[in-house]
Amino acid sequence: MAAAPPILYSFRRCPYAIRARLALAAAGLTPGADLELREVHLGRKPPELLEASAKGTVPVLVLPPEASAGAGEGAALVLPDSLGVMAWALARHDPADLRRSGEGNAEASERARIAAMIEQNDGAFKHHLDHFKYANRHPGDDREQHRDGALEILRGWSAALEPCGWLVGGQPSLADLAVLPFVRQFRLADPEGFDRQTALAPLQEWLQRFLQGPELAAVMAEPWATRRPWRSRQWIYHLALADEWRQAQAQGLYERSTRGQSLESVGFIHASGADQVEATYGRFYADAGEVLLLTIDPGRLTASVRWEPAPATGECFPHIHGPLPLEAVLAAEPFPPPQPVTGGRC
Ligand SMILES: N[C@@H](CCC(=O)N[C@@H](CS)C(=O)NCC(=O)O)C(=O)O
Repeated sequence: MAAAPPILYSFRRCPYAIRARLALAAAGLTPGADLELREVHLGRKPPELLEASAKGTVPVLVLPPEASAGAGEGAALVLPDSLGVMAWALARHDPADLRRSGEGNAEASERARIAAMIEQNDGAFKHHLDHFKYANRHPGDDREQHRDGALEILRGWSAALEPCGWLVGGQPSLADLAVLPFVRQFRLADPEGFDRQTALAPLQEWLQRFLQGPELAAVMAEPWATRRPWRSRQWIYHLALADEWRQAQAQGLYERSTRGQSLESVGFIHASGADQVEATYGRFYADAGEVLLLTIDPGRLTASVRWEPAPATGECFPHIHGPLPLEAVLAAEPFPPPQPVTGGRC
């Protein structure tokens, strides 16, 4: 049996997840082939993520026992933050020597500068970025003061770029990958204001090189990133006619079984497992007009769920033997999902 691949929990726009993906890609790994990518909706984190890492932030990399030698017999190793994921990826393969792994004094000095820059990014710069970008979450705070604090740090980084165009030394390093998503986010909060800073010319050029280059674009698109959240195996799914769902919301309870049939006439509500949704849609809903996919947490149901065989095929499906309370529905989203708009802000 093939070994289970590492699992990466990620969120497309999260700067920490972006830098983890940049390092995994730089190490030559590809989702689908070398790891399983699970895009997470931060508003409804899948139980599998929370079981792996209770703090519930992304990125998280879960290494199967055989990939996590030293973690103990049969134990998966969980890397619960971006720097751990980057270190793991580049320890496997670092063709561009992003870590400056050599033993000489020059490498040691560059490693120290890389570490200091990442520390400044994750500490002071991130603090100013959050208070500038999300000023509404910090009432009473002086937004401009945080912008100035961030700009001062950026001026230091810009000066460091001048000799060669990279933050540390004469070639790209871990520092470039680790701070890039945060500088990008700072610019996105006020692009014109950022671009007007003449003292940041080298940093602006550095950022533009990444924004126009292939590395960042690759990890913001399939297969590294998607706008469609991964479906937890611990949740179940129900396709609903949009009108019937709206009626249920007004009544406070959903009591349809499947298209054209009520809970009362069938005795249970049909549902699908994570991997059965598309086939169910194809069989029964493709011509049904506006359809929603309900994501249901079985733990919030009062009725029992039983996996029972469909008479025609014997394939087992989850059946909810009672009404569906609205509180059990974690999301009701158009299905099939609308095509993502290309371009625009990430
Ligand atoms: N130190 C962590 C920070 C990760 C982090 O804060 N990620 C954010 C998203 S950008 C998150 O998951 N937040 C949880 C939430 O919003 O519920 C790392 O380096 O991975």
